[in-house]
Amino acid sequence: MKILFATQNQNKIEEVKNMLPSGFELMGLNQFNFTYDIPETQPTIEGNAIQKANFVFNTLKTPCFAEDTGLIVPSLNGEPGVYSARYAGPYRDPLKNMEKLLKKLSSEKSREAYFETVIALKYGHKLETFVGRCKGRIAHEAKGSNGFGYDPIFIPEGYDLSFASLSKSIKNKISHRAIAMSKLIAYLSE
Ligand code: ITT
Repeated sequence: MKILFATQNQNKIEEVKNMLPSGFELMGLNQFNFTYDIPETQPTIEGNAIQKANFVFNTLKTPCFAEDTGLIVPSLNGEPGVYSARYAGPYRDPLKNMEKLLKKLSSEKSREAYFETVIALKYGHKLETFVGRCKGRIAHEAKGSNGFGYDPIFIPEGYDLSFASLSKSIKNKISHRAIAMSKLIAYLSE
């Protein structure tokens, strides 16, 4: 089965490619000459995932799935949450985002956090969503060079190293994205 992943983030494509069982082939927006900026203006992670999937489906008239991911820190009232990409400003700078989060957390007792991914699958008149969460904590400093975004400061539950220090295969087994993708794959395999 061929399926279009409506994302402009190459890191997500790489991860998801490594999660697909045989029989699935991932297509990217680059195969469609797609040059639009996908709007992401909703107040929730789920809303943004649905907005992205609807936008690409309506533009290309092709079944697709999109996802939105946020890092949620309960002791900071859920920040950065839906604003994860632009936490430190409009330039979507991962280093500045991590710096801001570490600074804000320096006086907090709890460093508990979780990633949440919502995948929205859009085909015909149907829309389905799949959620994946990965619990962990925020490290005191950034470490490691695998992964992307907040991976250098996120230590998943049951481990002592950040996602960026763990192997890609571990992240791809236990991550928020892996959990949401396994639900999507099960649905598509029905
Ligand atoms: P899309 O085209 O799919 O929208 P995006 O890069 O805009 O790509 P998001 O809005 O979902 O993706 O990303 C929100 C932020 O969370 C952004 O700063 C990412 O770097 C970060 N992020 C997403 N997934 C992550 C992961 O698995 N590990 C660490 N950080 C992640």
